[in-house]
This record gives sequence, structure tokens and C-alpha cells, in this order.
Amino acid sequence: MNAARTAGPPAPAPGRGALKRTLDDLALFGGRAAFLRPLSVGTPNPVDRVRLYERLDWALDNQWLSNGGPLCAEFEARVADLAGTRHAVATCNATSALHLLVRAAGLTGEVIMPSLTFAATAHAVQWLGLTPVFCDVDPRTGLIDPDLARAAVTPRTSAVIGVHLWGRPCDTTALEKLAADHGLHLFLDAAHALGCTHGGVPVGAAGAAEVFSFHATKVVGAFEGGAIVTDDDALAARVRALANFGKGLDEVSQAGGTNAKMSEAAAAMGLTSLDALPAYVEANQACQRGYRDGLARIPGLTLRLPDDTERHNHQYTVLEVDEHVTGLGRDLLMELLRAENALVLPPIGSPPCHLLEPYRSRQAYALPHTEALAARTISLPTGPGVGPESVRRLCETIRFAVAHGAELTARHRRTDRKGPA
Ligand code: T4K
Repeated sequence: MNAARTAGPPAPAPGRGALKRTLDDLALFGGRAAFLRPLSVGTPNPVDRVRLYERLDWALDNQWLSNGGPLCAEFEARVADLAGTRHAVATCNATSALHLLVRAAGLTGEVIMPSLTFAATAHAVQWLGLTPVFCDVDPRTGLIDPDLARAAVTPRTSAVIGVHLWGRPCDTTALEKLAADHGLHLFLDAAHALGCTHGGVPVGAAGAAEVFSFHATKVVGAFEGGAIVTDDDALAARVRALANFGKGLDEVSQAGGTNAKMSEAAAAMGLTSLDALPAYVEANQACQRGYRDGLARIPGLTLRLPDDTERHNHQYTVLEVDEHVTGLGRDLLMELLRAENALVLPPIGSPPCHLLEPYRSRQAYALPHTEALAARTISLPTGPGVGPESVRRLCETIRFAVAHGAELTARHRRTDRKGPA
């Protein structure tokens, strides 16, 4: 990435309240914020604007702006290359990509998936009249537990969707066996896992197909975008046709279709963002190293870092807070950091799908590992806009807060009861 040409906001400057010595120094209790400008999770990664505008100019001159244009084809080739698959079909977003797979496979009835995922995984299925069935995760990984997925199979089950949550690949070998044993379709929601490997192999070729997201907040963004990657020639042709109003499908199998195509503008952005993927990964990794060093040996705090024997995009850094040890709950720690202008968020999957409507009022689930993880974790800012100094400052603030966990919680309760002065 050419930094000089990549205009973006400068890294968040420290506020005058950067150093915390007493509880009164915390912005939560009226002190000065540690960050002058907000330090956010989900800030889009900056792109080389000159290159982006060149590509947009080229598309405008070319007078071909959608419907499988040359930039879209180039984007698909590069995504397939990254995923190690024969095909990539670019779409307007990942939710539509999941819709296409549900339709292309002719799924019916129930689809098993983890509840610890973004709502889109479940909504994509229920929007088409199917029933998502949620199963619990392995508490060590936060990923779908294949044994529990197997236990959830009924005669109505037509598919399983595994999710590579936070870019950590789920156990596709066990899920493939489950699918084969029961004659089910297996799809993978790889929205977070572009550029990651599983057993040294790029994420993308497991199950019948995998789906990436290129939403603005993802490691590679196309403003909005998605892609289905697969080695199945027939499936690729079918989803491509379904994404384009069903054109090209023969009369007998005519299934109608939708419009889920990627525009040339999105492909221009996606390509320019892909150009910088190594730089994004490096920046994310530097943030993760900073968090690992800055939050080391704090009782009650655990960083859920990716497996370092695999290639990873390091986009999501998740911190787990054990309130019984810290004396400070996840929600209060988030409130405290947000007051400091560090706009941390619950990670993707919190709240989990089974606690969201329309699922919550339809069926009660007992998913203890999912609920525990969703309630105890925080997503920390990463990316080129964050920088080591911001990470260091954030870690210092967290360290200070946890060192005074019980005292801080008690004071917050008293302040809360009194209400605003
Ligand atoms: N499967 C999984 C596992 C997913 O995580 C997702 C999407 C999907 C499937 C479906 O993919 P797509 O159909 O979207 O391609 C956002 C994104 O809209 C969504 O793509 C993403 N996952 C999800 C985890 O996050 P919201 O509604 O939570 O976004 P929002 O508006 O609350 O923004 C999150 C943070 O990002 C905030 O701190 C603001 C910041 N932000 C956001 C945007 C859009 C920016 O700084 N700039 C921006 O342009 O869904």
C-alpha cells in the first residue's frame, strides 16, 4: 500500500487524560478521556485512492458498470486464487451469497448452525422460509461443536452452515463427515476468514461452498460485497445464473432468480483493497502483538488469539473478561473504555442469534458455552488506523481498570444509584 497516497484519518491522538493514577482520572467518573479522537472497531481499512480512482475512471471509460464486467471478473479471479478454489462468484454482499446457496441447493426445512455468529447467517436462512436450528460451540474455540451439530439433526434437516467466527476456521473435517453421514449439504460462512488457512490450506474449499464478505468493515472491503467460492462447476454456474435473474438456466430447471451481482464500482474498491491485504494483515498483527504484550499476566483477562501455526488475517482481536477474578464485568469495562473514547464493541456473535428476534420468541435454547462467551468478550480495535501507541494506551487503561476492579464496580454502583448530578 502506498501510504502517501492513502488518505485517511490520522491515528487517534492521546487525550490529556491518557495517564490514569486514581479512579477520578477515569472519564467514567469525570476525568479526561484517554483518546481525543474516537478509537473504533470496524473502521474501514484505508485504500490507495489514486489507484481506486484510476480503476473507477477506467470502468466509466469502458462504459460497462455491472453484469459481470472486467473488474468483477478480475476480482473473482483474485478471490479464487486466494481461496485456492476453481470458482469465485462475486455478489453484492455475503447475505445474498448465502441466499443464492440456499436456493441453488434447494434447501428445505431446518439448517443447523452455531448461534454464536452475526445475525446474517441465521437471517439468510429464515428469510427464505427455512428454520435455523442453533447448536452450541466448543468453549475453547467459540466455534460450532460438530458433535452437538450431529445431535441436532432431525428428519427435517437439509444442511449445516459452519461459521469461521472471528476468522478462526471451524472443524470442517468433522462437519464434512457429518454431512456425508446424513446426506446433508454443508456450507461455510467464511465472512471473516479471507486470507486465513486451516491445516495450512487456504480457507475456501471446504463443504460444497464457502462465502466471504467484503463489507466495509471487513479486512478487505468493496463498500458492500460478497463471494461464493467452490470447486463445484455446476454449483458455480447455478449461483452465477441465480444472481442474474436466473438467466442461462434451462426451462425445466428455471428457478427464477434474483439480482445479487457485484457492480464494477464495488469490484474496483475490492481490487484496490485486495492490493493492500498484506499491509492490513501486518497492521492487524502488530495490534495483536501489542495487546498480547500489554495485557499479559493480568488475572481474569484472556486474549483469544488465533492459532499461530496458521496464516491469519488478524482482523478480530477478542478479549475475554472473567468477572469473578477481575471484580469488573465485561459491560462495565466496555462502558469505561467507551467513556475514554475507545469505542470497543461486543464481538460478532454477541448477542447470539438465539437471543435475537425472531428466534428468541420461537424457541428456547440451552446454549451455555455460547451465552458465556457472548457475555464475557470484547472486540478490540485493530487495523492500520490504530497504531502501537493507541494499543499501548488502551492496554494501560484496561490494566488500571482491572487493578481497581472491585473498587471501581462499587463506585459505579453508587454513582448509578445517585443518577446524574
Ligand atoms: N456472516 C457473518 C459471520 C458476518 O459477520 C456477516 C456480516 C455476514 C455473514 C453478512 O455479510 P454482508 O451481507 O454484510 O456482506 C456490520 C456489517 O454490516 C456486517 O457486514 C458484518 N458482518 C457485521 C459484523 O458488522 P453492523 O450492523 O454491526 O455494523 P455497524 O453499523 O454497527 O458498524 C460496526 C462498526 O463499524 C461501528 O463501530 C461503526 C463502524 N463502521 C461501520 C461502517 C459501515 C465504520 O467505521 N464505517 C463504516 O462504513 O454490521
